[in-house]
Amino acid sequence: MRSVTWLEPGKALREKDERGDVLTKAQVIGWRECGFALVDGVFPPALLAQARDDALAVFPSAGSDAADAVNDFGSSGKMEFPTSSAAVNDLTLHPRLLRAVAQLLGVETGELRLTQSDLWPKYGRTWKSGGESDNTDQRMHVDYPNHTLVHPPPWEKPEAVEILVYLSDRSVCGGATALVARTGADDPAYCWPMDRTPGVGTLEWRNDRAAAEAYLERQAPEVARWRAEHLYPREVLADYRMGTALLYRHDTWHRGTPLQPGALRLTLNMPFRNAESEWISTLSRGWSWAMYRPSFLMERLVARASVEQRCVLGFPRPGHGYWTQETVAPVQARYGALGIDMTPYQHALRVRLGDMARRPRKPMRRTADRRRICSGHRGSDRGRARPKSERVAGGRATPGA
Ligand SMILES: O=C(O)CCC(=O)C(=O)O
Ligand SMILES: [Fe+2]
Repeated sequence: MRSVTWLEPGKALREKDERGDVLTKAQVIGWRECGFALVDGVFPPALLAQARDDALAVFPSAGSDAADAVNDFGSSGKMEFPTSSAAVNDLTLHPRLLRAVAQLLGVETGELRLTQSDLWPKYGRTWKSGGESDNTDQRMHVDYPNHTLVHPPPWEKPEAVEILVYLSDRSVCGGATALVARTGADDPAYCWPMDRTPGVGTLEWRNDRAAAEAYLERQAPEVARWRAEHLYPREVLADYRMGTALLYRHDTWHRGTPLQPGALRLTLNMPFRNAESEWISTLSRGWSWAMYRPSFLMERLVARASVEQRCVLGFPRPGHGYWTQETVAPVQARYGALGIDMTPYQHALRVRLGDMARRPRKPMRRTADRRRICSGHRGSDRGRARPKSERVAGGRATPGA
Protein backbone atom coordinates (compact mmCIF):
# COMPACT_ATOMS: atom_id res chain seq x y z
CA MET A 1 0.00 0.00 0.00
CA ARG A 2 1.19 3.52 -0.82
CA SER A 3 2.18 5.57 2.23
CA VAL A 4 0.20 8.76 2.90
CA THR A 5 1.96 12.14 2.78
CA TRP A 6 0.49 14.71 5.15
CA LEU A 7 0.68 18.41 4.55
CA GLU A 8 0.88 20.29 7.87
CA PRO A 9 -0.54 23.81 8.20
CA GLY A 10 1.93 26.67 8.68
CA LYS A 11 1.25 29.67 10.90
CA ALA A 12 0.07 32.97 9.45
CA LEU A 13 1.90 36.12 10.54
CA ARG A 14 0.57 37.78 13.68
CA GLU A 15 -1.39 41.00 13.37
CA LYS A 16 1.10 43.85 13.71
CA ASP A 17 -0.89 46.59 12.07
CA GLU A 18 -4.07 46.57 10.08
CA ARG A 19 -2.31 46.88 6.73
CA GLY A 20 0.48 44.36 7.33
CA ASP A 21 1.06 41.06 5.56
CA VAL A 22 -0.82 38.00 6.79
CA LEU A 23 1.03 35.29 4.88
CA THR A 24 4.72 34.57 5.14
CA LYS A 25 6.88 34.85 2.04
CA ALA A 26 7.18 31.04 2.02
CA GLN A 27 3.38 30.66 2.01
CA VAL A 28 3.02 33.08 -0.89
CA ILE A 29 5.78 31.34 -2.84
CA GLY A 30 4.26 27.94 -2.04
CA TRP A 31 0.90 29.06 -3.43
CA ARG A 32 2.44 30.64 -6.53
CA GLU A 33 4.73 27.72 -7.30
CA CYS A 34 3.09 24.54 -5.95
CA GLY A 35 -0.52 25.74 -6.20
CA PHE A 36 -1.58 25.87 -2.55
CA ALA A 37 -0.84 27.05 0.99
CA LEU A 38 -2.29 25.52 4.15
CA VAL A 39 -2.42 28.16 6.86
CA ASP A 40 -3.54 28.44 10.50
CA GLY A 41 -4.13 31.66 12.41
CA VAL A 42 -5.75 33.80 9.73
CA PHE A 43 -8.97 34.28 11.73
CA PRO A 44 -9.76 35.02 15.41
CA PRO A 45 -10.68 31.73 17.18
CA ALA A 46 -13.83 33.19 18.77
CA LEU A 47 -15.20 34.18 15.36
CA LEU A 48 -14.51 30.70 13.99
CA ALA A 49 -16.26 29.07 16.95
CA GLN A 50 -19.31 31.31 16.52
CA ALA A 51 -19.48 30.52 12.78
CA ARG A 52 -19.32 26.79 13.48
CA ASP A 53 -22.07 27.01 16.13
CA ASP A 54 -24.27 29.00 13.76
CA ALA A 55 -23.73 26.45 10.98
CA LEU A 56 -24.41 23.50 13.28
CA ALA A 57 -27.79 25.05 14.04
CA VAL A 58 -28.65 25.15 10.33
CA PHE A 59 -27.56 21.74 9.03
CA PRO A 60 -28.83 18.24 9.93
CA SER A 61 -26.85 16.60 12.70
CA ALA A 62 -24.46 13.79 11.82
CA GLY A 63 -26.09 10.37 11.68
CA SER A 64 -29.63 11.73 11.16
CA ASP A 65 -31.86 10.63 8.26
CA ALA A 66 -31.69 14.16 6.89
CA ALA A 67 -27.89 13.95 6.88
CA ASP A 68 -28.04 10.71 4.92
CA ALA A 69 -29.80 12.56 2.11
CA VAL A 70 -26.94 15.07 1.74
CA ASN A 71 -24.49 13.72 -0.84
CA ASP A 72 -23.55 16.76 -2.91
CA PHE A 73 -21.46 19.89 -2.36
CA GLY A 74 -23.07 23.27 -1.64
CA SER A 75 -25.56 24.35 1.01
CA SER A 76 -28.55 24.65 -1.39
CA GLY A 77 -28.74 28.33 -0.43
CA LYS A 78 -28.88 27.67 3.32
CA MET A 79 -25.55 29.33 4.07
CA GLU A 80 -24.72 31.44 1.04
CA PHE A 81 -23.36 34.91 1.63
CA PRO A 82 -24.90 37.02 3.08
CA THR A 83 -26.02 34.44 5.63
CA SER A 84 -28.08 35.06 8.74
CA SER A 85 -24.87 34.34 10.69
CA ALA A 86 -22.95 37.56 11.25
CA ALA A 87 -19.90 35.45 12.12
CA VAL A 88 -19.91 33.66 8.76
CA ASN A 89 -20.31 37.00 6.95
CA ASP A 90 -17.44 38.41 9.00
CA LEU A 91 -15.21 35.47 8.07
CA THR A 92 -16.00 35.99 4.39
CA LEU A 93 -14.97 39.65 4.39
CA HIS A 94 -12.40 39.39 7.17
CA PRO A 95 -9.68 42.02 6.60
CA ARG A 96 -6.93 39.47 7.28
CA LEU A 97 -8.37 37.07 4.73
CA LEU A 98 -8.64 39.85 2.15
CA ARG A 99 -5.05 40.89 2.79
CA ALA A 100 -3.86 37.30 2.43
CA VAL A 101 -5.68 36.92 -0.89
CA ALA A 102 -4.33 40.28 -2.10
CA GLN A 103 -0.81 39.10 -1.26
CA LEU A 104 -1.28 35.96 -3.35
CA LEU A 105 -2.61 37.84 -6.38
CA GLY A 106 -0.18 40.73 -5.93
CA VAL A 107 -2.93 43.37 -6.00
CA GLU A 108 -4.46 45.92 -3.62
CA THR A 109 -7.29 44.59 -1.43
CA GLY A 110 -9.76 46.87 -3.18
CA GLU A 111 -8.96 45.11 -6.46
CA LEU A 112 -10.41 41.80 -5.21
CA ARG A 113 -13.91 40.59 -6.02
CA LEU A 114 -15.77 37.91 -4.10
CA THR A 115 -17.42 35.44 -6.47
CA GLN A 116 -18.93 32.97 -4.00
CA SER A 117 -19.20 32.30 -0.30
CA ASP A 118 -21.00 29.16 0.74
CA LEU A 119 -20.65 27.17 3.93
CA TRP A 120 -21.56 23.54 3.47
CA PRO A 121 -21.55 20.25 5.36
CA LYS A 122 -20.06 16.94 4.31
CA TYR A 123 -21.16 13.77 6.06
CA GLY A 124 -19.20 10.54 6.44
CA ARG A 125 -20.84 7.27 5.40
CA THR A 126 -19.82 3.95 3.97
CA TRP A 127 -22.25 3.94 1.05
CA LYS A 128 -22.63 6.42 -1.79
CA SER A 129 -26.21 7.64 -1.76
CA GLY A 130 -25.51 10.06 -4.65
CA GLY A 131 -24.36 7.42 -7.14
CA GLU A 132 -22.03 8.81 -9.81
CA SER A 133 -22.54 12.36 -8.49
CA ASP A 134 -21.75 11.41 -4.90
CA ASN A 135 -19.39 13.85 -3.19
CA THR A 136 -17.81 11.39 -0.73
CA ASP A 137 -14.75 10.27 -2.70
CA GLN A 138 -14.23 12.85 -5.43
CA ARG A 139 -12.38 12.37 -8.70
CA MET A 140 -9.18 14.37 -9.06
CA HIS A 141 -10.17 17.67 -10.61
CA VAL A 142 -9.43 21.35 -11.10
CA ASP A 143 -12.11 23.86 -10.15
CA TYR A 144 -11.95 26.19 -13.16
CA PRO A 145 -14.61 24.56 -15.40
CA ASN A 146 -17.56 25.74 -13.30
CA HIS A 147 -15.97 29.04 -12.25
CA THR A 148 -14.71 30.60 -15.47
CA LEU A 149 -15.99 30.85 -19.02
CA VAL A 150 -12.48 30.40 -20.37
CA HIS A 151 -9.35 28.54 -19.18
CA PRO A 152 -7.00 29.78 -16.45
CA PRO A 153 -4.23 31.98 -17.84
CA PRO A 154 -0.60 30.84 -17.79
CA TRP A 155 0.49 29.65 -14.35
CA GLU A 156 2.57 32.75 -13.57
CA LYS A 157 -0.45 35.06 -14.01
CA PRO A 158 -3.07 33.74 -11.59
CA GLU A 159 -6.33 35.66 -11.52
CA ALA A 160 -8.18 33.93 -8.68
CA VAL A 161 -7.72 32.36 -5.26
CA GLU A 162 -9.91 29.48 -4.15
CA ILE A 163 -10.32 28.94 -0.41
CA LEU A 164 -11.62 26.30 1.96
CA VAL A 165 -11.81 27.28 5.62
CA TYR A 166 -12.33 24.17 7.74
CA LEU A 167 -14.60 24.55 10.75
CA SER A 168 -13.87 21.01 11.93
CA ASP A 169 -10.87 18.90 12.87
CA ARG A 170 -9.32 16.30 10.57
CA SER A 171 -8.23 14.11 13.49
CA VAL A 172 -11.90 13.80 14.48
CA CYS A 173 -13.73 13.58 11.17
CA GLY A 174 -11.18 12.64 8.48
CA GLY A 175 -12.01 13.88 4.97
CA ALA A 176 -8.67 15.58 4.24
CA THR A 177 -8.52 17.42 0.93
CA ALA A 178 -5.97 15.78 -1.39
CA LEU A 179 -3.73 17.96 -3.57
CA VAL A 180 -1.09 17.53 -6.25
CA ALA A 181 1.83 19.97 -5.85
CA ARG A 182 3.13 21.45 -9.09
CA THR A 183 6.87 20.88 -9.33
CA GLY A 184 7.73 23.33 -12.11
CA ALA A 185 7.15 24.40 -15.68
CA ASP A 186 7.76 20.90 -17.05
CA ASP A 187 5.60 19.06 -14.50
CA PRO A 188 3.60 16.55 -16.62
CA ALA A 189 0.61 16.84 -14.25
CA TYR A 190 0.34 20.54 -15.06
CA CYS A 191 0.99 20.51 -18.81
CA TRP A 192 -1.37 22.56 -20.96
CA PRO A 193 -4.22 22.66 -21.66
CA MET A 194 -5.63 21.34 -18.39
CA ASP A 195 -8.46 19.46 -20.03
CA ARG A 196 -7.95 15.89 -18.85
CA THR A 197 -10.82 15.90 -16.41
CA PRO A 198 -14.51 14.93 -16.66
CA GLY A 199 -16.69 17.92 -17.50
CA VAL A 200 -14.31 19.49 -20.03
CA GLY A 201 -14.65 19.15 -23.79
CA THR A 202 -16.96 16.23 -24.52
CA LEU A 203 -16.02 14.31 -21.38
CA GLU A 204 -19.12 14.06 -19.23
CA TRP A 205 -18.97 15.26 -15.64
CA ARG A 206 -18.82 12.66 -12.87
CA ASN A 207 -18.04 13.55 -9.24
CA ASP A 208 -17.37 10.12 -7.73
CA ARG A 209 -13.82 8.89 -8.30
CA ALA A 210 -14.64 5.29 -9.21
CA ALA A 211 -17.44 6.33 -11.59
CA ALA A 212 -15.33 9.06 -13.21
CA GLU A 213 -12.28 6.87 -13.76
CA ALA A 214 -14.38 3.98 -15.10
CA TYR A 215 -16.09 6.40 -17.51
CA LEU A 216 -12.73 7.77 -18.67
CA GLU A 217 -11.39 4.22 -19.07
CA ARG A 218 -14.26 3.60 -21.53
CA GLN A 219 -14.34 6.97 -23.32
CA ALA A 220 -10.76 8.20 -23.22
CA PRO A 221 -8.46 5.43 -21.97
CA GLU A 222 -5.31 7.49 -22.52
CA VAL A 223 -6.73 10.19 -20.19
CA ALA A 224 -7.55 7.57 -17.54
CA ARG A 225 -4.02 6.15 -17.79
CA TRP A 226 -2.46 9.62 -17.59
CA ARG A 227 -4.49 10.44 -14.46
CA ALA A 228 -3.59 7.10 -12.88
CA GLU A 229 0.10 7.76 -13.54
CA HIS A 230 0.48 11.49 -12.86
CA LEU A 231 -2.29 12.55 -10.46
CA TYR A 232 -3.47 9.99 -7.89
CA PRO A 233 -0.03 8.64 -6.92
CA ARG A 234 1.18 12.16 -6.17
CA GLU A 235 -1.60 13.36 -3.90
CA VAL A 236 -0.75 14.80 -0.49
CA LEU A 237 -3.39 15.21 2.24
CA ALA A 238 -4.16 18.49 4.02
CA ASP A 239 -4.10 17.94 7.79
CA TYR A 240 -6.60 20.62 8.77
CA ARG A 241 -7.99 21.64 12.13
CA MET A 242 -10.57 24.18 13.25
CA GLY A 243 -9.88 27.42 11.35
CA THR A 244 -7.23 26.10 8.93
CA ALA A 245 -7.44 27.84 5.56
CA LEU A 246 -6.54 25.96 2.39
CA LEU A 247 -5.65 28.58 -0.21
CA TYR A 248 -5.44 27.04 -3.65
CA ARG A 249 -6.14 27.87 -7.28
CA HIS A 250 -8.62 27.17 -10.04
CA ASP A 251 -5.82 25.25 -11.79
CA THR A 252 -4.65 23.15 -8.81
CA TRP A 253 -5.36 19.41 -9.00
CA HIS A 254 -7.21 18.34 -5.85
CA ARG A 255 -10.16 16.30 -4.57
CA GLY A 256 -12.28 15.66 -1.49
CA THR A 257 -11.78 12.31 0.26
CA PRO A 258 -14.15 10.25 2.44
CA LEU A 259 -14.91 11.26 6.05
CA GLN A 260 -15.06 8.92 9.02
CA PRO A 261 -18.46 7.20 8.91
CA GLY A 262 -20.97 9.19 10.97
CA ALA A 263 -18.82 12.33 11.04
CA LEU A 264 -19.72 15.88 9.93
CA ARG A 265 -17.21 18.30 8.42
CA LEU A 266 -18.02 21.98 7.84
CA THR A 267 -16.14 24.11 5.31
CA LEU A 268 -16.58 27.67 4.17
CA ASN A 269 -15.83 27.88 0.44
CA MET A 270 -14.80 31.21 -1.05
CA PRO A 271 -13.23 32.10 -4.37
CA PHE A 272 -11.95 35.63 -5.01
CA ARG A 273 -10.87 37.00 -8.39
CA ASN A 274 -9.07 40.13 -9.45
CA ALA A 275 -11.29 42.97 -10.62
CA GLU A 276 -10.65 42.72 -14.34
CA SER A 277 -11.27 38.97 -14.75
CA GLU A 278 -14.96 39.28 -15.53
CA TRP A 279 -15.01 35.87 -17.19
CA ILE A 280 -14.84 34.35 -13.71
CA SER A 281 -18.51 34.14 -12.80
CA THR A 282 -20.13 35.15 -9.53
CA LEU A 283 -21.57 31.80 -8.49
CA SER A 284 -23.62 32.95 -5.56
CA ARG A 285 -26.67 34.99 -6.43
CA GLY A 286 -25.63 38.63 -7.02
CA TRP A 287 -25.18 40.44 -3.73
CA SER A 288 -27.93 42.98 -4.48
CA TRP A 289 -30.39 40.10 -4.70
CA ALA A 290 -30.09 39.76 -0.92
CA MET A 291 -31.57 43.21 -0.35
CA TYR A 292 -35.24 43.57 0.79
CA ARG A 293 -34.95 41.04 3.60
CA PRO A 294 -36.94 42.15 6.66
CA SER A 295 -33.74 42.46 8.71
CA PHE A 296 -32.06 44.81 6.19
CA LEU A 297 -29.19 42.35 6.50
CA MET A 298 -27.43 43.21 3.26
CA GLU A 299 -28.20 46.93 3.41
CA ARG A 300 -26.67 47.09 6.90
CA LEU A 301 -23.71 45.02 5.80
CA VAL A 302 -22.97 47.44 2.94
CA ALA A 303 -23.43 50.46 5.21
CA ARG A 304 -21.09 49.12 7.88
CA ALA A 305 -18.45 47.56 5.65
CA SER A 306 -15.09 49.22 5.14
CA VAL A 307 -14.39 50.88 1.82
CA GLU A 308 -12.22 47.90 0.83
CA GLN A 309 -14.85 45.33 1.83
CA ARG A 310 -17.39 47.21 -0.27
CA CYS A 311 -15.00 47.09 -3.24
CA VAL A 312 -14.77 43.32 -2.81
CA LEU A 313 -18.56 43.21 -3.30
CA GLY A 314 -18.31 45.37 -6.43
CA PHE A 315 -19.31 48.74 -4.86
CA PRO A 316 -17.43 51.48 -6.79
CA ARG A 317 -14.21 52.63 -5.10
CA PRO A 318 -13.68 56.24 -4.09
CA GLY A 319 -12.52 58.17 -7.13
CA HIS A 320 -14.31 55.85 -9.57
CA GLY A 321 -16.01 57.60 -12.50
CA TYR A 322 -19.39 56.42 -11.15
CA TRP A 323 -19.13 59.00 -8.36
CA THR A 324 -20.39 62.45 -9.28
CA GLN A 325 -22.33 65.01 -7.27
CA GLU A 326 -25.46 63.37 -8.70
CA THR A 327 -24.62 59.88 -7.37
CA VAL A 328 -23.02 60.55 -3.97
CA ALA A 329 -26.21 62.13 -2.59
CA PRO A 330 -28.66 59.32 -3.52
CA VAL A 331 -26.33 56.60 -2.23
CA GLN A 332 -26.12 58.61 0.99
CA ALA A 333 -29.93 58.76 0.95
CA ARG A 334 -30.13 54.98 0.51
CA TYR A 335 -27.68 53.95 3.23
CA GLY A 336 -27.30 57.05 5.42
CA ALA A 337 -29.83 55.98 8.05
CA LEU A 338 -28.05 52.62 8.29
CA GLY A 339 -24.79 54.33 9.15
CA ILE A 340 -22.76 54.62 5.94
CA ASP A 341 -19.95 57.17 5.97
CA MET A 342 -19.69 58.66 2.50
CA THR A 343 -16.72 60.89 3.39
CA PRO A 344 -14.13 58.84 1.41
CA TYR A 345 -16.29 59.03 -1.72
CA GLN A 346 -17.02 62.75 -1.28
CA HIS A 347 -13.39 63.50 -0.59
CA ALA A 348 -12.13 61.59 -3.64
CA LEU A 349 -14.75 63.34 -5.78
CA ARG A 350 -13.62 66.77 -4.55
CA VAL A 351 -10.02 65.86 -5.34
CA ARG A 352 -11.01 64.64 -8.81
CA LEU A 353 -13.09 67.74 -9.58
CA GLY A 354 -10.31 69.98 -8.21
CA ASP A 355 -7.76 68.21 -10.41
CA MET A 356 -9.97 68.65 -13.45
CA ALA A 357 -10.43 72.36 -12.70
CA ARG A 358 -6.66 72.79 -12.34
CA ARG A 359 -5.82 70.79 -15.46
CA PRO A 360 -4.28 73.13 -18.07
CA ARG A 361 -6.73 73.87 -20.85
CA LYS A 362 -5.88 72.65 -24.32
CA PRO A 363 -3.91 75.27 -26.27
CA MET A 364 -6.05 77.32 -28.68
CA ARG A 365 -5.87 76.27 -32.30
CA ARG A 366 -4.29 78.74 -34.68
CA THR A 367 -6.71 81.06 -36.49
CA ALA A 368 -6.09 79.42 -39.83
CA ASP A 369 -7.10 76.02 -38.45
CA ARG A 370 -10.24 77.46 -36.87
CA ARG A 371 -11.22 79.06 -40.10
CA ARG A 372 -10.80 75.81 -41.93
CA ILE A 373 -12.87 73.86 -39.39
CA CYS A 374 -15.67 76.43 -39.37
CA SER A 375 -15.88 76.98 -43.07
CA GLY A 376 -19.06 75.73 -44.69
CA HIS A 377 -21.44 76.71 -41.89
CA ARG A 378 -21.61 79.67 -39.60
CA GLY A 379 -21.80 79.71 -35.84
CA SER A 380 -23.24 76.82 -33.88
CA ASP A 381 -24.16 73.54 -35.48
CA ARG A 382 -27.04 73.14 -33.06
CA GLY A 383 -30.51 73.35 -34.59
CA ARG A 384 -29.12 73.10 -38.09
CA ALA A 385 -31.44 71.07 -40.31
CA ARG A 386 -29.59 67.95 -41.35
CA PRO A 387 -29.42 67.12 -45.02
CA LYS A 388 -31.97 64.49 -45.97
CA SER A 389 -29.39 61.79 -46.39
CA GLU A 390 -28.30 62.17 -42.70
CA ARG A 391 -31.79 61.89 -41.23
CA VAL A 392 -32.34 58.91 -38.99
CA ALA A 393 -35.48 56.83 -38.91
CA GLY A 394 -35.78 53.91 -36.51
CA GLY A 395 -32.08 54.14 -35.74
CA ARG A 396 -30.97 53.77 -39.36
CA ALA A 397 -30.06 56.47 -41.86
CA THR A 398 -32.75 56.75 -44.49
CA PRO A 399 -31.47 56.36 -48.00
CA GLY A 400 -30.72 59.68 -49.73
CA ALA A 401 -33.39 61.22 -51.97
O1 LIG B 1 -14.28 18.67 0.09
C1 LIG B 1 -13.10 18.85 -0.21
O2 LIG B 1 -12.18 18.60 0.56
C2 LIG B 1 -12.80 19.43 -1.55
C3 LIG B 1 -14.03 19.88 -2.25
C4 LIG B 1 -13.82 20.22 -3.69
O3 LIG B 1 -12.77 20.18 -4.19
C5 LIG B 1 -14.95 20.61 -4.53
O4 LIG B 1 -16.11 20.42 -4.15
O5 LIG B 1 -14.69 21.15 -5.64
FE1 LIG C 1 -12.73 21.28 -6.04
